[in-house]
Amino acid sequence: MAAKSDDNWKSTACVLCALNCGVKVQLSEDGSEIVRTKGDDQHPASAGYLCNKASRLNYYQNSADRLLSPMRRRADGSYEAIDWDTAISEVAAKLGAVRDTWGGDKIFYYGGGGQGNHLPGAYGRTTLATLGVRYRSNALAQEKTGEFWVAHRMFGGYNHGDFEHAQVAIFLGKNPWQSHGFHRARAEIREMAKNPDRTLIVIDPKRTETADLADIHLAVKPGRDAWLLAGIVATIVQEDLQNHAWLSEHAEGLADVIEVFKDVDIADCAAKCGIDEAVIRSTARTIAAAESVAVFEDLGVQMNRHSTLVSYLQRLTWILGGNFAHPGTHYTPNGLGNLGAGKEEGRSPVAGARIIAGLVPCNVIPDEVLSDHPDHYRAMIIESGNPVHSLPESPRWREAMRSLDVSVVIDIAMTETAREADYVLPATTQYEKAEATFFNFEFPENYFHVRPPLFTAPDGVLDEAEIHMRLASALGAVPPGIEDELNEVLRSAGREGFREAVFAKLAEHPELFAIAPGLLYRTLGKTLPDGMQNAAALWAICHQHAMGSRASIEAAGFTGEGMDLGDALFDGIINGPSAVIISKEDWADIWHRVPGGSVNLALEDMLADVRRLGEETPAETSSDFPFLLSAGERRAFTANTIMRNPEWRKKDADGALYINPEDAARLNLGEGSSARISTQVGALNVIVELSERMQAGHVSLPNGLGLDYPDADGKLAMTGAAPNELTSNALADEYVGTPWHKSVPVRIEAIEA
Ligand SMILES: Nc1nc2c(c(=O)[nH]1)N[C@H]1C(S)=C(S)[C@@H](COP(=O)(O)OP(=O)(O)OC[C@H]3O[C@@H](n4cnc5c(=O)[nH]c(N)nc54)[C@H](O)[C@@H]3O)O[C@H]1N2
Ligand SMILES: Nc1nc2c(c(=O)[nH]1)N[C@H]1C(S)=C(S)[C@@H](COP(=O)(O)OP(=O)(O)OC[C@H]3O[C@@H](n4cnc5c(=O)[nH]c(N)nc54)[C@H](O)[C@@H]3O)O[C@H]1N2
Ligand code: SF4
Ligand SMILES: [Mo]
Repeated sequence: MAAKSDDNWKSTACVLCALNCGVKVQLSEDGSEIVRTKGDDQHPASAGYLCNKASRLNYYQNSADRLLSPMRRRADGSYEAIDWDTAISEVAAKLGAVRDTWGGDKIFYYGGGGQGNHLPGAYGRTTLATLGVRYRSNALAQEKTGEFWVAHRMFGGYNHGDFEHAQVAIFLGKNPWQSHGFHRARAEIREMAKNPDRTLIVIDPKRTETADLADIHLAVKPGRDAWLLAGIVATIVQEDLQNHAWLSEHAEGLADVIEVFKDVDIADCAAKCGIDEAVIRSTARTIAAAESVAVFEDLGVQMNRHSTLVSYLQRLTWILGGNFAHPGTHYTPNGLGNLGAGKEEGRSPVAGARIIAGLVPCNVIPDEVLSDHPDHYRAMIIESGNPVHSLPESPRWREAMRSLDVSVVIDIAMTETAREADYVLPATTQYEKAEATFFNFEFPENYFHVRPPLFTAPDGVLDEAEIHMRLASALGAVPPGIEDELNEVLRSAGREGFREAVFAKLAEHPELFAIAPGLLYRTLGKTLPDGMQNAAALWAICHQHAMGSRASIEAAGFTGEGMDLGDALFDGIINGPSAVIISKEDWADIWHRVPGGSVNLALEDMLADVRRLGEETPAETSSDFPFLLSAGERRAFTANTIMRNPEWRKKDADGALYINPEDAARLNLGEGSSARISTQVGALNVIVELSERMQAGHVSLPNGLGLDYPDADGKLAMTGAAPNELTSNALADEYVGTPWHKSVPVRIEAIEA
């Protein structure tokens, strides 16, 4: 399709990973497709950078399994299209019945956003509060909650590294060449590799693309990072390499840490993790001697054995050298919203699992449905998430969904999860409504990015905000006349009068807090610049932020007396041509976010675990399941399940199983041959690719494959293997339930041709 003239570039963001790089796109003549993409130079963080995936965004927007009508499951399991009025009234009636009979706490909410699509989460609250939903979760509770919890207990908040300036950068179970995780990753890693004054350390059993560029690659045995890190910390302690001056001023608990690590047997650690003691010691010295160190831990350890302990140990490797709150080290970011808060908030009702950041651990959700316990979940609302595919043990998830009294999925496509639901409600895509970036962790300047839609939504779909407001209305939570009243105030008294009216109303009728986001969408939203209605919820978030962070917002150039500052911030981000700097701080400001201005070094439960490491004999495999599978690797063409059309992949079409050539030879597996891979949970057929990058005994499958997509005849065909047909809810971290996806014991057999 011919492109429009060269000057018709629109500014938006890539939605394929959480960075949401600024991207400029050119649309086709008829305005229905993205035909060209380039980096957005005006974006303050991505600054024109894009990875290989962004040029394929049209596959997200124009997908053959796009849903254009609400769907209802028939008794025989097939689906029929129904109109919106029917869908809303039936869904509201069924959820309302669960609430009235069993209580709103029996309705579970999952999702609310992914790598993008963050604003719907704010509107979801309208339905949740109306129904009295108490338990919820999302994908963060299968990867980051352990890290959040540890960071919260040590630093009072989430830490991010200043990789751009770090003298020593460490990637722990993280392959930023493919997965990014910080802006301009490939450019930054190349810079680290080139600069002789900087040291790039990669800890990964696999020789990844990032490891290729590393000064030090520690090819740890899969699942054994705890011993490696304990050995590094023990070296720092036993060789007395700590920054005592810094620690005495900024931290507490050093004596307890020393007490435990002075007894750690470094030779035993070395033997267990597969890295020479001499290398452990020299790496520890390099880290301890550096002027600045930044560490990025990710799924290789967060979805692995001892994951919470590893989140603690890796922090000790750098905090003992004082690598916090100065350039090139770590910081607690300051942004809109409070992402990364790691407070423990009670326990889940059936399994009694620890709730961190308000999220029930993902591994217990099916158990909390499939239970006779009086408090088991009886209904589920799933929005902008695909848990049947993305959470452990897909078979158990399907069973759980089918046993619910009612289940509702809000998505743009007929996904694996939608196909298990009673009702599927179709939403606008992220390019058909205003959307915003929420994983923005920059420092000392942080930004926010709200972007307008690129396309008009097709008939039959609604913004999530509208869906939630209709549900709230049907449930009787929206007082008649309230919208008209607020719209009238907006017309006659402008934004300032509206502000006063809203706050007066909320003070008088606190129950209206429940529907506040939806009300903003229906009132303020309609007065926003073209297409920006979905950004209305940000108004409240901006006011909240302005109350706590006035100085940093003013330093970023926003002005306004009293509550005018919140409006100035809101208008600034709504009208910005790209992402906008919303916060400027000094490194010293970070200490205001650390409770008591002092880092807590000694977490008792974690130190007790360190003591036990010496006695523990690691044994991940067995004769039945002799290999360890890394289930869900990030590759050049994976993007969770955001891209459903397999044609978007330029290579690795089927998502091959990578295996070391010697292992392959022993199993009689040649390049491109088929293999059967089995676990205690299930079995799958995969295509084999030989890779010298893999250690013996360690194999890997990509994430996001095993999706059904209509072929040329409209028949569903599956590409690749869905890793969670193999994984188990039982193999999970003892503290926070994050799954051990990166060391799943498996058996591999050649399939006779
Ligand atoms: N291309 C692409 N990028 C993405 C995504 C995507 O789907 N595709 N998804 C995004 C999301 S949601 C996330 S959370 C991030 C995840 O980003 P990453 O965590 O970087 O991704 P993974 O490839 O899952 O795992 C990282 C590394 O862990 C290693 N590993 C396996 N076992 C072990 C072990 O025992 N110890 C150690 N130290 N390492 C081990 C693997 O070999 C792999 O290189 O990526 C984001 N970016
Ligand atoms: N075995 C294994 N499993 C894994 C991983 C692994 O490494 N190994 N990685 C895990 C990780 S880190 C993550 S983050 C999860 C991700 O898993 P999920 O959180 O389930 O996320 P996505 O696959 O990104 O699915 C997002 C859903 O949102 C829908 N969507 C897209 N745009 C919109 C929109 O505008 N509105 C609505 N309502 N819906 C929309 C998409 O169609 C899709 O169904 O996967 C996890 N699963
Ligand atoms: S790094 Fe992430 S957001 Fe940026 S272009 Fe690549 S996939 Fe898109
Ligand atoms: Mo993730």
